[in-house]
Amino acid sequence: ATAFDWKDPLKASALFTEDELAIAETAESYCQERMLPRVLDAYRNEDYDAKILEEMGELGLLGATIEGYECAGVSSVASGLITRAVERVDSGYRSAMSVQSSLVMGGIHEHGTEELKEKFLPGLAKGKKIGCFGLTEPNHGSDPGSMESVAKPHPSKKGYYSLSGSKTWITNSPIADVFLVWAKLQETGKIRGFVIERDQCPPGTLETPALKHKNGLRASITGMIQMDDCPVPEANMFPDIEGLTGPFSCLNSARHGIAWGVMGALEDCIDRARTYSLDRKQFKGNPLAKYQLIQKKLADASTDAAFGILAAAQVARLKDQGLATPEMISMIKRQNCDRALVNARVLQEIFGGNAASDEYHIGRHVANLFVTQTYEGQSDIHALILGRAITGVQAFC
Ligand code: TGC
Ligand code: FAD
Repeated sequence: ATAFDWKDPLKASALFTEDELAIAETAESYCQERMLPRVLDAYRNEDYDAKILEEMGELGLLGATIEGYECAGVSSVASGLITRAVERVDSGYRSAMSVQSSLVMGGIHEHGTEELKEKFLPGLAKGKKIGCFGLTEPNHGSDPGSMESVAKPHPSKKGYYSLSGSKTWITNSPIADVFLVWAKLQETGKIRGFVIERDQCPPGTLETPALKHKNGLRASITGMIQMDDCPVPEANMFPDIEGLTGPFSCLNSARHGIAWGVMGALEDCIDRARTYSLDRKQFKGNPLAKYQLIQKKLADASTDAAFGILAAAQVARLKDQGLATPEMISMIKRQNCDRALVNARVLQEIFGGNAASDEYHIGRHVANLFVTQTYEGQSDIHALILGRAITGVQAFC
């Protein structure tokens, strides 16, 4: 007889192939055995261990949907399951991976020349090189179309562009080797994508100061990219893509990954809150789990996590068939981030005063989930994307 499994309430696993389940198991084992023991120190000290990307690379977990270039070529569902396993440990670890895999490798794979792909993808796939993605600027976050970063022919180096401008809140930038940066070409005013290599930049032309003292996502490194007449070979500009479609096509993949990832973080909160509620006794020796108000919190969170995974799996399958639209991705990114944050915050109450200790992990997830709801399009921005698609009227400005 089929029994209800609180860890997989709607039996989402029945939708996944054997290969996808095996990949998920590899990722889960790695994350629980190798990542989880590091996370408290990393979070306390805002110290990301770049070896993690190398370890993930060895397991074939980076840029996993890409075919060739030493990548695994798995389905979008498998890639979603990897993301969910990583974020079960920490959203910051997932961030470092998403930027590497979806934003940088995905961008180079989709828009780069064959030379750029061959030069950069294998090193990024193995985690030997670290990538970052520079779209947001100090004055332009939700509205990247107004960016001020500019590219113009280099005044003294033939065959080079010169890039100037600032990017901020950039995951991995202080430790990155490869920078996918978006800037407006001065002669056309159109946004173009450029691949910058740190070790090819003369001193003073590319600086990447870290943004310290974050109150969320502390296990991931965040910084700025400051470009001052930074020389970039013309061959490092994406040849055929201009306008916001370039960065947004990379964001479609990363946002899809976040929709899976945050469900992993929420599932970890549910697991920990359930265990705590069974162990902790209050009033006549009863476990907290005996009380109806506690059970309702678990039931609400569990329902949202189960629905969220089904929705992400549906969009992943459509994505692989070429049938997913950006609005579908906005819908699951917004819904899953919002529900993960709201439920994690409610589950935090079950821990009472112990929630204030980082050793119970729940507070870390709550602080992280605020960030996931903000980056890659804040939830209200995704509501406006959906509102525009539903009504045909744009409400951004
Ligand atoms: P809009 O008029 O809507 O579009 C301009 C052009 O872009 C095209 N486009 C898309 N193409 C592909 N996929 C999508 N999702 C697309 N969305 C738009 C669109 O078709 C149009 O093309 P064309 O040829 O007609 O020019 O542009 P808008 O300026 O009105 O944009 C408004 C808005 C709100 C939709 C957009 O700017 C937005 O999504 N803002 C949010 C910004 C954002 O998501 N930033 C993310 C930065 S990266 C990051 O946060 C990484 S964190 C990673 C981590 O650590 O895990
Ligand atoms: P703003 O655009 O100033 O928005 C502030 C608030 O106003 C939001 O609630 C927003 O929804 C609301 N708002 C804005 N416009 C409207 C409107 N028209 N109608 C209604 N409400 C509106 N960016 C990168 O490019 N690469 C990265 O790797 C990266 N990593 C990040 C890592 C972290 C830890 C963080 C915190 C951010 C990261 N970002 C990155 C930046 C992130 O994408 C932006 O913070 C995000 O897009 C929001 O932009 P903003 O912070 O400028 O907020």
